[in-house]
Amino acid sequence: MKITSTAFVKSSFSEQDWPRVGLPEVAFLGRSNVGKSSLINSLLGVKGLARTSSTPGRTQALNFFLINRRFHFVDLPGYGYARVPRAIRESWGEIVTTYLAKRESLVLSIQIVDSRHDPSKLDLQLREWLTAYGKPHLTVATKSDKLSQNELRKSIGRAREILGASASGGEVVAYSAVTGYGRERVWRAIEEAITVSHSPS
Ligand SMILES: Nc1nc2c(ncn2[C@@H]2O[C@H](COP(=O)(O)OP(=O)(O)OP(=O)(O)O)[C@@H](O)[C@H]2O)c(=O)[nH]1
Ligand SMILES: [Mg+2]
Repeated sequence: MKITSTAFVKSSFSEQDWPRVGLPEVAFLGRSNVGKSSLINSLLGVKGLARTSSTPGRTQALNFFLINRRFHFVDLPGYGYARVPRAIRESWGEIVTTYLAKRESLVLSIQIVDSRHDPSKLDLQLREWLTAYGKPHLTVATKSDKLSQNELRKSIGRAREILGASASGGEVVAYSAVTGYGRERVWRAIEEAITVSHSPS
């Protein structure tokens, strides 16, 4: 997809705060520090639109970005960071699951995992939740630049095995925000999700 414009819309801490427009939305979710914000910047070919950090838990709100004036990317807070106090962890769950469950314009959830490690229990739980709710989703295994081709092939195979088959998508795609590896495939999935959401039924 040709990117003609990107803009930060807002950070939302509660449902009342979500943008009202009904543009299709693609959400990015995964463990803290896994590379969600980097994936967004890399897909868009921009630096620093979504804030990245080597400190886990940097993104605490839902951050909305407007792309080509046509659809939204939503950078969700990361889960599973142990040093975050329990109260915040619980509010994370509520903020994110409320968004995922209620947002009608959500057309695709992109779950990001680290290609160097097996998907965690939380990754699996989230995936099961998305499947149970019939939410179209895709898994992106990022930081693939840190692995050899051979290691990567094995790790993608493992991730597919652990996450299992899913009725609402759930393909596992290798990615690198450093080299742009996997970019085409992820964009194809996004375009398809956006187009499907806009075709007359
Ligand atoms: N080598 C490599 N490093 C990456 C890649 N993607 C992200 N990183 C690094 O991983 C760290 C975390 O990236 P972020 O994009 O901030 O991660 P996040 O998931 O948005 O983190 P939170 O918002 O804190 O949950 C940063 O130091 C990035 O530079 C990648 O594909 N390859
Ligand atoms: Mg982030």
